[in-house]
Amino acid sequence: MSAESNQPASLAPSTLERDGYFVARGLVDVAVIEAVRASVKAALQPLMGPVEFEAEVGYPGAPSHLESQGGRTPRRLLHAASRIPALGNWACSAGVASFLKPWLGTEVLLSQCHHNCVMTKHPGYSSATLWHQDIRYWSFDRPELLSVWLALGEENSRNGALRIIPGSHRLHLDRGRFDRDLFLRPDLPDNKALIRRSREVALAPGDALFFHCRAIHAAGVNRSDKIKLSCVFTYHAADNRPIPNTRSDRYPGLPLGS
Ligand SMILES: O=C(O)CCC(=O)C(=O)O
Repeated sequence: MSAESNQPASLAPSTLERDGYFVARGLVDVAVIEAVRASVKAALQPLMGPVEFEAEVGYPGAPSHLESQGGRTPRRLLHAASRIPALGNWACSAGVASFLKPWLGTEVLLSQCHHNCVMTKHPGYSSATLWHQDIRYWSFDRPELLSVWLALGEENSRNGALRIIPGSHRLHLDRGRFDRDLFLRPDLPDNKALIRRSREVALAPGDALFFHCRAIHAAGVNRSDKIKLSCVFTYHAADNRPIPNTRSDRYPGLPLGS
């Protein structure tokens, strides 16, 4: 079965094992998506922190300084679970847990430290995210974390949908395949071949992409005339502990409903 297809939670673990990701189509009701979108729009105008700005990510296409034109374009609304209660409730719900538990075990925690945000990819000043594994952000006992990416609108090649390399979570690539910042080096022939295997993950509002923290993925800039909004949350087993005094250890993980 393709990772792109609609499938029940019971089939997800085998797809995740094979491809490193799967998509649950229409997981969240349109009414909930609309309510979350309204909260996000209210947080954008006037802008309510905490926020990460485009100028702070340093990705290709991002303005170079906060004071450059477009530098203060918000890229991520941080602390999504606590700032939008409907979103936090969903992220910690038994429904989401049912997808995660077969992989992470019965006690799953939602991290509040990173990837607990609403991605706000604006037209005009959005940047591209190069090929990477999310494990580069994390410091845990084991590289076993799963992220859930919830589309709040259409995601496609025009507005910067994610692309993922199926099966890449199982690869053990030499350090030299990555650059200083742990992005895959697109100039290397072996990496070019790997990138050619990537697939676009087009999403509709309410679709959720579950992906492994070692799955290699990237996303382009938003070339449409509308903002692209998506939420992303990351989970780990309760016995997979953050390394003390790292960013991953900054806030306690939140337990999921059973
Ligand atoms: O929307 C994007 O640019 C991708 C973001 C991403 O892959 C990440 O933050 O790990």
